Amino acid sequence: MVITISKFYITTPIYYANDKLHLGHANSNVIADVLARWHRLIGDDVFFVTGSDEHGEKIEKAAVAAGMQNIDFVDYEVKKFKELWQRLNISNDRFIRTTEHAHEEAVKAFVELLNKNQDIYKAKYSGWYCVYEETFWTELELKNGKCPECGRDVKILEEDAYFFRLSKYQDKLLDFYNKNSFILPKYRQTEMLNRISGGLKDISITRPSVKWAIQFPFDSNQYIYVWVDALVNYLSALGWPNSDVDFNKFWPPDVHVIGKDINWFHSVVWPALLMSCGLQLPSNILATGFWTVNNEKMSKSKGNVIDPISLIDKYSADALRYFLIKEKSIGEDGSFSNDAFIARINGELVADLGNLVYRVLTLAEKAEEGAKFEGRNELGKKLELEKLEKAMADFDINLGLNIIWQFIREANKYINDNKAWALQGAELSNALYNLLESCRLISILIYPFMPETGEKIAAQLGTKIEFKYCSFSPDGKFSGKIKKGDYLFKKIKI
Ligand code: ME8
Repeated sequence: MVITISKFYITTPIYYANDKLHLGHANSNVIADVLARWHRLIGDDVFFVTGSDEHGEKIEKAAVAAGMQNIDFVDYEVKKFKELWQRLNISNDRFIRTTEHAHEEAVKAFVELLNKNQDIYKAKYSGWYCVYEETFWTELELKNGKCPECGRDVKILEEDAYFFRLSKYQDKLLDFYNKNSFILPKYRQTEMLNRISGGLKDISITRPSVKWAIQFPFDSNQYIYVWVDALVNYLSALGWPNSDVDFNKFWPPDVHVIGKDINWFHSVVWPALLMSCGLQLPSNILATGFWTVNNEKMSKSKGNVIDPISLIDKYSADALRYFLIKEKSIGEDGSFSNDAFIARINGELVADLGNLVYRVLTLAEKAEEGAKFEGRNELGKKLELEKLEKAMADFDINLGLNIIWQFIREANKYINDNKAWALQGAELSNALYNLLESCRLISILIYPFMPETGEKIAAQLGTKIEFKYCSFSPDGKFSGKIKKGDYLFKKIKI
């Protein structure tokens, strides 16, 4: 039998290193981590990248405000990013920083390829620029004369710049969009397709005034626009163009997990740049929705940010991961509130999962010495494993978690329907076989979503988290070594 191992390259946005990250930022990393852990679980060779976007005017200003040298400032911010990802159990294989020398060299090499392909020219640039979003806007796009994204003041920039011939790629992009299901959710693909069909303008890819940036290789007065710099991280993280090993193995990306606000850069600008360089395009863009508070996007500029560390301290990383995935479907917006969070902890983590594992292990420990836990598979049929695998392959991890949860509820129902606590002898053995095997399967399937919880359940059952064992044992026996532990989750008093 030939076993083929698939590769899976997954990325998150690289976050601006100008400030602390909030719950909205944590969202993309948790989603990507669940997918990365799932793919590792099913045996894929995974490369998972996150990182920091460290150049540009916004960062320079923040460093000045903090009274620090630019590089010291970003070092300090990045340390906090890494602490957050560690606290959230984000299992990235690589943390890429755009101030790494190798990345800076990769960006220059990338721009040289664009130039070689005659896709760069010099012209005057004039437009509205928002420093905070590092984005140019047209007059039409402004909202009451301010940045449509963050509401801050914009300024007119008129300067010499080098342009990338984005317009040249309009037909190629249309062709690509018509042949591929590229962006999820689907309506985001339609949105981008409409914008491409409406006509593409060339984009400026250098700035003369921003010096905290990578020098443009063909003109010492110009610096590379921070978005071009940032997008190339997906290549440089694999060692491109100097080291082929990871690049050959993992390119192209299987999915870029992003927020819906940066879809244009990832779904139009990035593919066009890659086409110009003759590099393969990413297979999918997963454009996630926003976390809102009182219907407003959670963002620093609105002063309504929620600190993920304080939620982890109070309720655990797994509870937060669970909430972020379960509360809303990935592409849609969802509102965060403490009440909703606590309701999910008490009503689902405690009452469904925690309760199931505690009840089953209590029954198993109470069963007479040497109880065999043997029987026939009744409950295992309730697990919709194929549907779950399909949902995960489609990046629909909210549906995936709902399918697992349905099974957890079926297992609790099985205890009640069979009055498992009152059974004896062969009937008790059969019920416990079903319940222990179900808990074992749950420990495996829940692991990508809540790694600490998956491990705790497996430790209490004395079983392994391996996908090849994700079905009821064919010999009709549960063969773990039970050691009941504490409740998995504690009820939060309101
Ligand atoms: O855009 N809910 O960085 P960034 C959900 N450096 N997602 C949110 C959110 C919210 N309330 N607030 C922010 C950048 N995000 C660039 C990326 S990638 C090559 C360069 C998400 O720090 C937002 O949608 O401003 C974006 O995808 C991500 O956080 C990074 O934000």
